[in-house]
Amino acid sequence: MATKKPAANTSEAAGTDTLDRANSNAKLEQLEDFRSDATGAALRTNQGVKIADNQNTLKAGARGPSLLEDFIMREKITHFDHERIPERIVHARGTAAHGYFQVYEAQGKKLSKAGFLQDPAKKTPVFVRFSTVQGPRGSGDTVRDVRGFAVKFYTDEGNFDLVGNNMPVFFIQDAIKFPDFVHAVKPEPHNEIPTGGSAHDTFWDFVSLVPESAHMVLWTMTDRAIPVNLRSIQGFGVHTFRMIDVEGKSRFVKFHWKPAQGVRSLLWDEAQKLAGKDTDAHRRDLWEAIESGDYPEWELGVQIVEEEDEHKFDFDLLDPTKIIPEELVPVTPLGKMVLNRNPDNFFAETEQVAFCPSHVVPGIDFSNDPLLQGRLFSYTDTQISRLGGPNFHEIPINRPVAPNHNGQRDAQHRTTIDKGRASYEPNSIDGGWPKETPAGPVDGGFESYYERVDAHKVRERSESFGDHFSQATLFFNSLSAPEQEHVIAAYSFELGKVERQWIRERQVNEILANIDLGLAQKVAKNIGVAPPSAPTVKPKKLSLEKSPALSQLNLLSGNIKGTKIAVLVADGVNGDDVKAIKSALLAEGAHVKVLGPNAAPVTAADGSALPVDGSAEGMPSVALDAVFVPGGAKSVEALSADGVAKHYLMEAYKHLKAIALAGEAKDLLKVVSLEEDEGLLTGADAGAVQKDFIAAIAKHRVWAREPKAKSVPA
Ligand code: HDD
Repeated sequence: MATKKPAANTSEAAGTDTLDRANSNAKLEQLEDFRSDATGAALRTNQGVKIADNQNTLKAGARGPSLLEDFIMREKITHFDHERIPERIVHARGTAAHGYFQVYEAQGKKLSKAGFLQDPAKKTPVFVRFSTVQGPRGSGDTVRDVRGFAVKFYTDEGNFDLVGNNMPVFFIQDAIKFPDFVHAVKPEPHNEIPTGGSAHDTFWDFVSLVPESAHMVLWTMTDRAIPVNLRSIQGFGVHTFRMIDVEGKSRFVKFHWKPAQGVRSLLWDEAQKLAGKDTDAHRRDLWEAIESGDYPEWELGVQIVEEEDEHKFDFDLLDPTKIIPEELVPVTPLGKMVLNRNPDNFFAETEQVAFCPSHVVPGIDFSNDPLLQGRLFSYTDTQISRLGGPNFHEIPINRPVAPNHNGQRDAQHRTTIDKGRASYEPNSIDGGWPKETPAGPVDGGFESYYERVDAHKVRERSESFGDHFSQATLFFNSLSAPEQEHVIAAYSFELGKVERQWIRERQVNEILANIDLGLAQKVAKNIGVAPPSAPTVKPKKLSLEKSPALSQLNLLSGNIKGTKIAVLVADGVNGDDVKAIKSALLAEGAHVKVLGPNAAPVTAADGSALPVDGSAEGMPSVALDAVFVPGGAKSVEALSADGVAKHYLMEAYKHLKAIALAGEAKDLLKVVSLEEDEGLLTGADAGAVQKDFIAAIAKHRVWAREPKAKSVPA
């Protein structure tokens, strides 16, 4: 149990808003109890010696030189000097949460004998780490980048890691190209610029020379690369895997995570601003949602391809730059994942967790995708230097719940005290234990799928991997008009930052023109390149003209659960409006932030004190999804004269957000020179606008406003 905070901290509760602040501090203390280290235990050295003075080094006289003998100071500083470990070579910036996975129905006879896919009553614990790829550990959350989506299932048969991304394809087809790709996208070696993004010469040099990247680069130029938060991203296992049922039959599968919150993204201007206003925007959003009990949820599904259908597509299932369109093979739902607990300690859990695609359990197996095969080696290898040796599986967050028992011994950071004399197998000294378990339909030993391979050793790319453009074209065709506009803007922004003209030209002529000539011509115009008149590669006939499942505008949840709404107030605000809109939004599962001119409570029109959640400056419009302004003549007058409040409204308008103005707040329209539209609503009071306001928020953006919003200053 937590003991009380030191007396020095309690004086905080003596201010004007005494009651509220004291109450919420008490709540916080209760909430944080389980994270507390207030054990009542004495301060001791690592050797267990009680410390009498933690303020002063041992010196020869109060003003004299420090003494080498001071083992207490030396132990403390030495440990501190080694606090950092190498960050991940890619995906260094991340955040994570605990939760569980629950299957809908037993899969043993249908698809996979994996134990965690059998019992609908069983909750298998998971730990999920989301990440960006390019930036270092302290970089911004909202940069344009792929998001990692790595899930560790702690199953009774061992750990299964599904190490995916929020995009269904990858930049390269063969793992041997991974260091080249990563060197190209990372900050440039001479000046370590840019942090967190791909808008620079080396990235575009590489991808314009490597056409297999065309499809994935297009994904990174869509709004998928700037998600509004991590609760609303899709996840993909990317590669084709195998699942093996109880009869030993194998089927090919592709993994999908579909967010219950729907798929939503930021606009580019929002993403850029948010990177400065709140570097931790995504980390904070996930943390706060879970702390508030709004647990993010995803559905796990698989696309299933029977072994005999392996070659029936016009692309190769083993090629990680290809999707299987959902219109050809729908996603079969398997179960749901809920994230319901934040970590206790970032370093111990989020930083030290070690994922690896080769962590599989019986019932799940690999395909021969050459990118996947390379990954099976790379991840364990990287942990050896990152986590300091081969015993990283003993770190609590990596420990399986299934017991592990084998003859592996010693090495750095070994914590298990192994018993017995026989650290080899077979043995007759320890009764032959631990022994092998034969493979079987249930709870058996792991057995690789009995696949026949008969071939020459070659360094070759299969001809079936040769079409690099037709799926990129399909993806571009499947996007809605605003999504296509954003893609054109993103290529133009990124290539506009490329200094070398020949790289701009190569990307336009040899890559974009082969995806879509119109796209290439528009980007060319924006970056000062002569527009191409024809592709350089003969277009392949598309077997599918469009895949609606690829447009994220078709992937909204249709409700406002989990969204964040600002309510702008000042002294004199109509308290009834605030109360009414709050209860209407909370009833729909939204989060409401009442924002004042500063963090102090405001006085409502009836004289009562109205607590606020923060200041409008501290929670800028880019961090929220919609804005409501309640009535109250004095409050509206104050907001009309407040630059922060006016900017708030104009920025929310520019970013196509739903805005509702109640009562006197309608007067603000003139002040900021905006006009009503299908998402900018006015009404006599909160009750009169709330229904339309909620419907507008559920649509996520007021797309029809976009052309007009361009003239609003950024
Ligand atoms: Fe990777 C980390 C996802 C290709 C080598 N990768 C890493 C993480 C994710 C992915 C989500 C972060 C895990 C975490 O949160 O700790 N990587 C992917 C996907 C790929 C992919 C979806 C293609 C489909 N990766 C890939 C290749 C290689 C690597 C081809 C090497 C041959 N990836 C690594 C790594 C990392 C890593 C260097 C860095 C830190 C780590 O593994 O633990 O080994």
